[in-house]
Amino acid sequence: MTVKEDIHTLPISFKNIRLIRLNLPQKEQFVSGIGVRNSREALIIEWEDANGIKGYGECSCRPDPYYSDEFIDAAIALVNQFIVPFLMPQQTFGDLLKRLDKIRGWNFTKAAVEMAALQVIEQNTGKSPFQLLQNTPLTDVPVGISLGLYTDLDRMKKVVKNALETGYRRLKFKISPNVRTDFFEEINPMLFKADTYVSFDANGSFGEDDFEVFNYFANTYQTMIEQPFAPTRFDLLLKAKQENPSVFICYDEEIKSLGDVLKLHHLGVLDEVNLKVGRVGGVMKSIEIIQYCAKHSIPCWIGGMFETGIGRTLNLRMASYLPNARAHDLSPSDRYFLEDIVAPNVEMNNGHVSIESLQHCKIQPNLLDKYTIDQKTIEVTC
Ligand code: OSB
Ligand code: MG
Repeated sequence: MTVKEDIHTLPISFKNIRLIRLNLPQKEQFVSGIGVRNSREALIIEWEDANGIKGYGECSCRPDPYYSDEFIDAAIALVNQFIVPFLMPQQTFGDLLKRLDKIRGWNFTKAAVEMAALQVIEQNTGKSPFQLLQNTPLTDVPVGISLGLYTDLDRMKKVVKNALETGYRRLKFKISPNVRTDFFEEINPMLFKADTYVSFDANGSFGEDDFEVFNYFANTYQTMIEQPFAPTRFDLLLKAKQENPSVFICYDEEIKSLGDVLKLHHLGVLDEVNLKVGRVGGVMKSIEIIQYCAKHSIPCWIGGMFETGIGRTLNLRMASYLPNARAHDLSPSDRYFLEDIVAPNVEMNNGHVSIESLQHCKIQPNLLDKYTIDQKTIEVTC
């Protein structure tokens, strides 16, 4: 039996699913091309098996459909109507994947269910799909910070100074066509002096009339720009590449499947992949993409969606299998939240998170309760 077949045959029983809606206050406001965020709303899926073993998955889509077409209320409806009614008291992991695959789209939601099931399976059998990745995982994962849009130069200077001093391996700045390029002119001496890698993320906010600002970033830094244009705007990508041959284009929102990776690669516009486990539909789908990128030497790193410690731990584990990545968008818990729901928190030392330390980051039922704003338990019906 191949490792993949073995993973598919792993058994998983099912007693109930608890859908837990959280609202975790953030340390500070975060502004991007998508919108403003003051707290992290999250949907946690708790899967309980016949023996009372519990696994947790995080659905990291936003509460609104401004990053992807999924949003939390709709994710809850999907699990209620099209996932739980089809779960059996006993099945294999392969059966579950087939059921999830039948549903078109809804990747963040499907990934959360898969993650919860995988946590149960791993506790019961010690096996996980990570066995499909043959390389020895890193013991320490390099991480970067994603910085929002700033309207106050002094504040921006302080934040950049602090991020550089804290030791992040990469600084990623959110940009939009309205961004203050004069602020960047002021910040540049700090950036160029430091040896930290700098990149940008436009969240698809640039259009055909915004090339002046796009070209400023492409020419000034000759670095990576993430998702400059709305997904599928190949015309703008080709124009950007023609005008700035040294720019690296990284994709985020645009990549929802291995097929999307193949398309961009074949079109010759794929320089880098920001892989978000939820956005592509889970661990199994992420592994396919990681293997394709490795085979074709396409740089690939793990991105985040401000996950709580639950999703963050999984993301970091995935990142440990990408030895060549410069850094991942997976900062420690205290960069985001006043309080996380795992303890100890995810911590960073010298720009790295230790994988060993994550084994101790356990979900805290009292903290989960503290930040729960709504919940519902659905029992097995089949
Ligand atoms: O575009 O990468 C993005 C957060 C939410 C939605 C989209 C994005 C982000 C981030 C945060 O950049 C990265 C992180 O979790 O640190
Ligand atoms: Mg992005």
